[in-house]
Amino acid sequence: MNPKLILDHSFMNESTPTLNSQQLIAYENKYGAHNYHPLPVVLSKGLGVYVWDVEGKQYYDFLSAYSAINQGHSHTRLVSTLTQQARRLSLTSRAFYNDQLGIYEKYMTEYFGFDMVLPMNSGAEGVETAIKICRKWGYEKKGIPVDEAKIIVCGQNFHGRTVTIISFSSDPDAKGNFGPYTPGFESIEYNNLKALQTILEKEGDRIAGFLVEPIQGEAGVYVPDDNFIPRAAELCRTHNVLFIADEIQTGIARTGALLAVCGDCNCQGHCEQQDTYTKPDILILGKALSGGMYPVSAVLADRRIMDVIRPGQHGSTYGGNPLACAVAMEALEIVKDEHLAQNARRLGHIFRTRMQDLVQKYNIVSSVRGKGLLNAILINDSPDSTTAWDICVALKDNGLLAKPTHGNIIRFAPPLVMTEEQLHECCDIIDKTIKEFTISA
Ligand code: IF1
Repeated sequence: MNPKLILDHSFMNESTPTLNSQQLIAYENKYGAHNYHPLPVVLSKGLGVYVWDVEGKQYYDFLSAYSAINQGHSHTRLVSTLTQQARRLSLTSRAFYNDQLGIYEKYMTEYFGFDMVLPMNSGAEGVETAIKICRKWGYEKKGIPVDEAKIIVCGQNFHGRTVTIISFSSDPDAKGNFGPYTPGFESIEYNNLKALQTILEKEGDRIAGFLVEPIQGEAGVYVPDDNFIPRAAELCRTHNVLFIADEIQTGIARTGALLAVCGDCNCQGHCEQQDTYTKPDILILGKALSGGMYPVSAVLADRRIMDVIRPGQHGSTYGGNPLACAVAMEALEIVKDEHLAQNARRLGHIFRTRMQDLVQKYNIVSSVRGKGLLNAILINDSPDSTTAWDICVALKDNGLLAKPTHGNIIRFAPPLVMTEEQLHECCDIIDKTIKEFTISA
């Protein structure tokens, strides 16, 4: 391990907070809005695939901040880029040019193979930006009558938390009592090409775009049929509808390729020659674009689409700031240099094989699914039961952090810098925990 990093952490040990986990949890309960229900663990440092709580207990991180930490915690190159750039110039606003943005835009568009990029901060802002570009394209290029543009979305989607985005959510918690909702969205079943075809044939001249996650993360890591994404894009093309891929969670090597729309091609981007690659008309990235250092999101499209946005029509105080640009470029260099896509693909196969073994051995695990290092196991109990939660608490006690989703599903998404040896150790922890659980249950 890099001795510099050990030094950094020994420094941190000296400044360990004086409050213990229970006290810090009590603070959050008392002073923070109750918009989350975290696992009872209070983290105070991270390095690579590991995190430590305030009492010093070490854990494997199997959530990676919802896939934002693909490059591992506090990657030494990212820490160095962030601090160096912060010392030089952090924010200018877009009222002026800065010396990082142009370089970043050139880098991003070449890395992902698009003409242009529009930089934003959070994932939800990226999705909002894509929706705005899509609608404007619908009116100005496709010729949809004003205010009649529709965007097709999928059931069980997750695209963020803004009012417009939750307007087309099917999750009552995400949506309930936040109305009135933004109109102009129509939902079809995920992974249902017939439904897409039907709506396109019926209302195609009013439809501006189809917004989709190549794998549905929040829905419980739901992987569609192999032909869903390429065929859906083809149907969109036939009907002059923009195919918009939300790769905020699936992108940046998480699913074993640079993007989930790369399909089974083992490239590091620049994969347009590959016949498995489906190029979206609009691509949305976030999360791991900064390796967990800083909120950075981006919307990519070719000029024929992006040129509908002109000065004054969209923006953000922090979007495209020099700190974000420098960090994102380094984060993407790391993905390439450390072959994270290939590692995610290779370890993903091992992980699912090991989990399949649990499905055979213990009837409490009913199945495993996923791609690359975005995986989930289904717990054989009602979604209303606390079983998956209880297993996650037991996993925590055994040194591995994961979080249930939709009651009986446990999502597993470790940093992509994990080694095979570490992965096997993690699978041993999961096996041992499930086994204990099977006995005690
Ligand atoms: C929360 C899940 C993950 C996303 C996709 C856009 C966004 C997200 C495909 C918005 C964000 C998050 C946010 C986090 C929980 C989480 C999540 F459980 F909901 F599904 F990752 F697994 N598109 N996903 O997954 O990006 O604005 O948050 O930067 O609590 O909301 P954001």
